[in-house]
Amino acid sequence: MISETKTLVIGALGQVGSELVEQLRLKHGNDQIIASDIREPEHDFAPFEVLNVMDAEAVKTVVEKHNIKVVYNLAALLSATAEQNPAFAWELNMAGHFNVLNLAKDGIIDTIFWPSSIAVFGPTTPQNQTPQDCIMDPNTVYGISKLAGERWNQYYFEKYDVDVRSLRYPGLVGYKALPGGGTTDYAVDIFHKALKDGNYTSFLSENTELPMIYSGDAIRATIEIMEAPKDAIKVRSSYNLAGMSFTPAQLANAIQQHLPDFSINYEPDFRQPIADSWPSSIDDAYARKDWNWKPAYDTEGLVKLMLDNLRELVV
Ligand code: AKB
Repeated sequence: MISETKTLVIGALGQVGSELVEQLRLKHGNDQIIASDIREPEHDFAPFEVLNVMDAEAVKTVVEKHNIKVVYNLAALLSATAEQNPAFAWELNMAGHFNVLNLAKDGIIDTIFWPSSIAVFGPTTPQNQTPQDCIMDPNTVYGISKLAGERWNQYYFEKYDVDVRSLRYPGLVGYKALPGGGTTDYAVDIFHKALKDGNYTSFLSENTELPMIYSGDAIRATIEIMEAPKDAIKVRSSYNLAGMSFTPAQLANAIQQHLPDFSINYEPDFRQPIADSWPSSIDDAYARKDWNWKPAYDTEGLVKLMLDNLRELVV
């Protein structure tokens, strides 16, 4: 389906975007996948367009220029950064989403991927094995924007038959790209610091358990949901997606199995209450049932993979 049409990835220089473009290009060929972001890339990433997702006309122009039929819209401010600039975060996260949804509503594009997040859940959500449908009372700007976006997904699907597909990403942990501005970022930083300095100061407390996923698994899930037949996608708001769950102490312990001298200390900051409002673990039964989702990596597998791959890169 996707290989016959051109695809646009908006936010292609971010943690998800850079890995996603790489995988989509391997699968469909370089020229089929147009990368775009608000800034120029630092390396050759062609075909590439500088694009502001909040500029509806600019998005339409790029889409028409390349005959785009599939859009992955990844541009967003994440949880921690969004708290520093709520008005801009709301504007970026919502206006960008509408600009892409409206292109599908007008029949210009066919299919949209838009990521949601575990941030849609809140303090009164059941924390363990959080189900697909439950109380959702996010108390961060990012979470509020993602929950609103999910409701618009459902609305555009029901009213205008827009084929929008979405996943509630947990924290993404990978070695290919750095995250930026999230509450789960510690789980990537810790590997870099462990290899470079032998110790890490965690901005989350030792027993803060959060849902996480290997970034390669998250990218595979993203491609798999987009390749699934339209009628297999029963959840049109956004699917729960799970990989693994751990606390900073458990992650540090798993790293110490490979680096016995590694040490960690804890200095929780403004991100702690954000993490405290999120689930500890996620029930992704619907994704498993509807489009056969299955993660490949658990915590031990992830730790080994991260250390093996970062060992040469981190000096
Ligand atoms: C964040 O921490 O803000 C993101 C997310 C869980 O969506 N990684």
